[in-house]
Amino acid sequence: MLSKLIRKKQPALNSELIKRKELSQLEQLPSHISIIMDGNGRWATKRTLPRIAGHYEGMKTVKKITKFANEIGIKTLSLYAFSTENWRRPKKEVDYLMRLPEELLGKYLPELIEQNVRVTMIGNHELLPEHTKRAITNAIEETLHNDGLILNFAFNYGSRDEIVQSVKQIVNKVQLGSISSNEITEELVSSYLMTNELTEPDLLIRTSGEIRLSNFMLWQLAYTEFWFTDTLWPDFDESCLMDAIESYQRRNRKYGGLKQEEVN
Ligand code: V07
Repeated sequence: MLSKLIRKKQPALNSELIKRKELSQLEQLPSHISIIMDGNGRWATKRTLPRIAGHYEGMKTVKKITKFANEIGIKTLSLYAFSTENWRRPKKEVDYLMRLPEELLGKYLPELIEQNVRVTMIGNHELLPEHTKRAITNAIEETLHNDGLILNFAFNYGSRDEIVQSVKQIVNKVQLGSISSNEITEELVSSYLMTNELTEPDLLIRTSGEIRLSNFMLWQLAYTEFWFTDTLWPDFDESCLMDAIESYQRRNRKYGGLKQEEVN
């Protein structure tokens, strides 16, 4: 109750954005949106701030976009928070990043629960610091029965690694004789990926002007629409998300009555 009284009021959405939000719902929304949240360090450097200030600001954008995506009826939001390559960054920066789940969830988990959001994670959690693991596991458990937006964090995630893990598991099953090699289909491979409980992304967004996938969901993005923007992640807001969604809807509209497989 007290947290409700002291929570900072979110600025109201302007009327133009409300109109866009309503209009977007007349057409098919992307059910699953994946985002590569790039440009946090650059945002900070541009302001002569330390890179970690950009990460903190980026975390605020995570909150804003999660709330908005849930409100407009997006079913799954996958966010690339930490890649397996990110360990190569300076130790101080990595230590700071590993604190962000606690930082975000410490204050924000009750709100996520109230919004009926379910937190999930893909990636390898074994090598994470205990405090990071604890914060994420707790959020996953506390939101397990929520059936609103799935907020899926890719954390210590690398897509090639994910594929290698699934190949190993399948080979193991074949060797044990519990599946035969001619039962290996695309569906079977998909079912061994960390995303096995999720639908495939309909829309991928990458911020900050980089036009590459950086080892993110390589298998799952096979049929996904891509949307790239120069906007840095800390500057990304609800109207940027609407730009991406409207672009997705225009592309889908162009295909008319054709089924997805007919246009590929
Ligand atoms: C991180 C903020 C967003 C921009 C990208 C880099 C920095 C939220 C989380 C997070 C992850 C798991 C979880 C709860 C929150 C996060 C990292 C970096 C490593 F269960 N933002 N954010 N994790 N940034």
